[in-house]
Amino acid sequence: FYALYMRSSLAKRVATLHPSQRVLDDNSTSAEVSPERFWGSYRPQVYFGMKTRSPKSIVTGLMWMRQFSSMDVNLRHTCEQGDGLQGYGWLMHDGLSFGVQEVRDKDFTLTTEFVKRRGGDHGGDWTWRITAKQHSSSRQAPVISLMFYAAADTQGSLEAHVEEKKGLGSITGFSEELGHFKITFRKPVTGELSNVKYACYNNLQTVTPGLERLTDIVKNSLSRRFVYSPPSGEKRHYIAVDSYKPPHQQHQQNPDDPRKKSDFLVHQVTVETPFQIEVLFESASFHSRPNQLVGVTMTEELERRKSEFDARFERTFGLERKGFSQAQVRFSKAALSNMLGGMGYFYGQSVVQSAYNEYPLLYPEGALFTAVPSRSFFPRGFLWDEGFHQLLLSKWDPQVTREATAHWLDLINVEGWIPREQILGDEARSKVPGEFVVQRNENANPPTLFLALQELIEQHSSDPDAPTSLPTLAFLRRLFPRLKTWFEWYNTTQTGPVPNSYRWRGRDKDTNLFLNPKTLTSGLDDYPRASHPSGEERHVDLHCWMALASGIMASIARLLGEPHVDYEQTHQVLSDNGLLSELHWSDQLGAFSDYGNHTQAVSLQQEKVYVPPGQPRHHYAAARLVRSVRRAPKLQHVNALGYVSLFPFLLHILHADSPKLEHILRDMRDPDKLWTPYGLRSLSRTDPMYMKRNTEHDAPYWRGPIWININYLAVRALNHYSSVEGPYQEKATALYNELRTNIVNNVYRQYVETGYIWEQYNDNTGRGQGSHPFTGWSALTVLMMAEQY
Ligand code: 6A9
Repeated sequence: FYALYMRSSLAKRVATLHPSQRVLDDNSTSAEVSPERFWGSYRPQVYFGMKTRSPKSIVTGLMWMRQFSSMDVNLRHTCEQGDGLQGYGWLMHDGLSFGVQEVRDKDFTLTTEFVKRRGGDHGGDWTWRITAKQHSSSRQAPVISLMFYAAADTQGSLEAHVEEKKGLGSITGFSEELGHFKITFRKPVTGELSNVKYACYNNLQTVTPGLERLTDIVKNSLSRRFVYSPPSGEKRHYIAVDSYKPPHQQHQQNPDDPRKKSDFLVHQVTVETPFQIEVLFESASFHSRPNQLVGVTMTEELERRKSEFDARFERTFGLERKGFSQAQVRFSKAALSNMLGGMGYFYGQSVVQSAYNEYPLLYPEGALFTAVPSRSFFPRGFLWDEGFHQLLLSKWDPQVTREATAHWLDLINVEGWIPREQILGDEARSKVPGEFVVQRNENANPPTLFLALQELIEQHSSDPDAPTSLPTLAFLRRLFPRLKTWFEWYNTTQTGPVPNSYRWRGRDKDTNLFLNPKTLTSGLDDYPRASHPSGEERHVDLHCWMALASGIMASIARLLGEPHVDYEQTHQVLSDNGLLSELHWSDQLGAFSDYGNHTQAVSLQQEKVYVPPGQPRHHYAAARLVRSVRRAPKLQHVNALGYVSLFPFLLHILHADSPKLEHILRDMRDPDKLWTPYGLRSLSRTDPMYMKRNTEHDAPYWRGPIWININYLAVRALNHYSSVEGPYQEKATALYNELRTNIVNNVYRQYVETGYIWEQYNDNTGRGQGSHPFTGWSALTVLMMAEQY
């Protein structure tokens, strides 16, 4: 009985939050406490939409489709690579008060702009302006339907106001956080002073069981019974949401869905390009509004903010001063703006599991204000990505970094674990295949948030009187108890058998199905590690992350007047170059390396399937690829040369006068190993695993392609070693200039050629590949241009 009791109480721990005071007060993102950040483009998963930083926000958004096109229904809403847009993203966004986005569809471009205005008690007003222009290449002016919508999320209500010849003229609504408000749809014009254009109006007034259903509901409501009949031109049937309001029952796709239904209203305007439409959100609590934020006033406000943005960008990054071209500066502004415009506010529960749970559990509800790696493919929070994101954002606005980091650390459980991938709420979950949803509490991810904290501390100590210094100290004070537990968690759950060694948990278990079992937890997924996962393993990248983390822990503790000697000692031990070499230097490879139960003699082969004589082979299950091991594994260095071997250099642990640094610089500069004209490849061209698939369905990922986060660390490290005295200082300086130029030029060129910033870059051609847009860590190109590390 006791054992059973113990087990069930242990089972709860994985889903029990850390007991220390939260970094963020419960109302920290509310309209009262943080009115200027209440509304925002916090829905990175849709092409255009806004919500508030509250758990059950009223959401607003835009869908659109082109009429009379050969393709049947081309409804755009959530960012999908399959839509094949020529490019989309924020050109400017200050993370706070305005943004300008360009969306290039097949034969027209939409510019989606928003401006916020403070006033009243509920986060103020905003105006959207959507401008549509046809591409010069298209012969006919496309007719486009814009579908503006508002939806409630289990709380609040929306009421449609249909006007004659204008469809849905406005929506009024109420919610707890927003109070009373009004959304007004203005008519299409060609410019802010011109006449109203011919347009057709339709609307849909219905309910939804959840926000992930909006696209489907609109799709299912579409009808062709409407006629587009411009004053000069033929009459044609077009596709529209049906203004007929069906009884609620018919609208429930799944009558068993137990969730509470929320109001969902859509206003569709169908009009020929070119045109411009404005939508206003006005808070009823804003009494002293001088004028409406529309037309010429809107234009003036936009212009003012654009020039403020330009000036602040130059003040912060100084790219014009450095001689970058106008086009390069525009690219760089877009990269930063996409990271800011890609910030999301998510709310919900992770699904988690520990060794003590037979089935996964729901984590407590929580909020996450975070940047995301990719709006199309991974529009949600990833732990180690976020540290890189905040390196860039902290230069622009340290308040964003404090708030994002605080949200992440407030998600820590009593054990000190933070789920690596945050899939919060139905909308986020609808984008993730089931097998990827459950997060396990053995699993770590690199503690890169320490890099962002290091930046905040440096900002503080370089100017203790700066206006952001006090908030940084207050923030660190509240963060500290959680940081301690977080650090401790790595130090107890991710250690190896040999003292001061570390090992990533959570490697693939089914070893004979993979060429090399993956280590998703390290962030470097399929980067080759020991062929046979075992408790004996030790990982050099994790060792270095811990050296970094202990050093920052010591700095923070010292700054706060907390005990810091232990952290300092840990830092000293982990940074000891002798110990590091003992654990990780491979003489055979002439480089740092993982260690474990390993053999190089592995390959993928067709599984042998027994086929009885005389039987056709296809009657038996298709042979799959399985691993064949030709020589038994033994304890030894893994001897893969690539990103992992660079870590003691990447995180500045290697002494500037270490001869090992020379080896590293040589391997980096060797085109047969890591060097390419576009950046450092992840795995040496001469490594046996170079560009090898892991299974028949699993293409190489961190086995060759160029990744910008690690390249950023490499450039930063070269900059470091070029500034400390040592025998390799000159070499480091030369490499620094070359590598920086190669990366910046290639990411920029790819952007110009393809319209996107990419997840990775091909090491042979430099071409962008993988998910796109990917304006997570690939946007660190901005810091390399600015030479801010
Ligand atoms: C799979 C597919 C619609 C993989 O950038 C996020 C992460 C990195 O943290 C990691 O280092 N990416 C890198 O190796 C992308 C991971 C995406 C996993 C989600 C589900 C959804 O399909």
